[in-house]
Amino acid sequence: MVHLTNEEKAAITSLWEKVNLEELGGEALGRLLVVYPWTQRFFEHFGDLSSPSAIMGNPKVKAHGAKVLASFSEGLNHLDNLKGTFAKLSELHCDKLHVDPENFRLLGNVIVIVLAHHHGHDLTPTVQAAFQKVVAGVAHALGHRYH
Ligand code: HEG
Repeated sequence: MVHLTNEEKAAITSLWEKVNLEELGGEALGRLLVVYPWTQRFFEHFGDLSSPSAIMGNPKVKAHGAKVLASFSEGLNHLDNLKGTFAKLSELHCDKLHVDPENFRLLGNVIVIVLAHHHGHDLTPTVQAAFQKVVAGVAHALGHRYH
């Protein structure tokens, strides 16, 4: 459950409408794998992850990043029920994939950094504060099976 004021919701919606979800997803997942290399262990079956350029150009990384961001984006439509929205995915990541929930927070922060890179002008401190609440809420919901 993430509480945003109507102004915060409007600001996030107007920023989100400008985002290319596929591009943002691929870049965010790629950067996660480059910056926090231990996250690569979950994606060894994706092929060449041997250098930053190999990772950023890897089509499976791009495709999976797009899938993850599409799912994250769904969360924006369900801010009052993130737990329910991500219940099944929490089971998958926690019970089956054994992803350490810290990694959800790391990905959230990388998403914010990529947003700042591409939409810095729109990511005012106020909008960033609102958006950080969203990424924290999604990370919390995804890790819910652990606590
Ligand atoms: Mg996860 C699969 C969403 C963070 C590792 N992730 C998936 C899938 C979705 C998803 C929608 C596909 C599920 C399916 O096929 O049924 N992931 C998702 C979100 C977030 C996230 C919304 C955070 C915002 N995932 C995440 C992180 C890691 C990770 C941080 C690891 C560092 N996800 C992961 C792996 C798979 C998925 C290993 C399976 C990939 C595959 O082999 O196809």
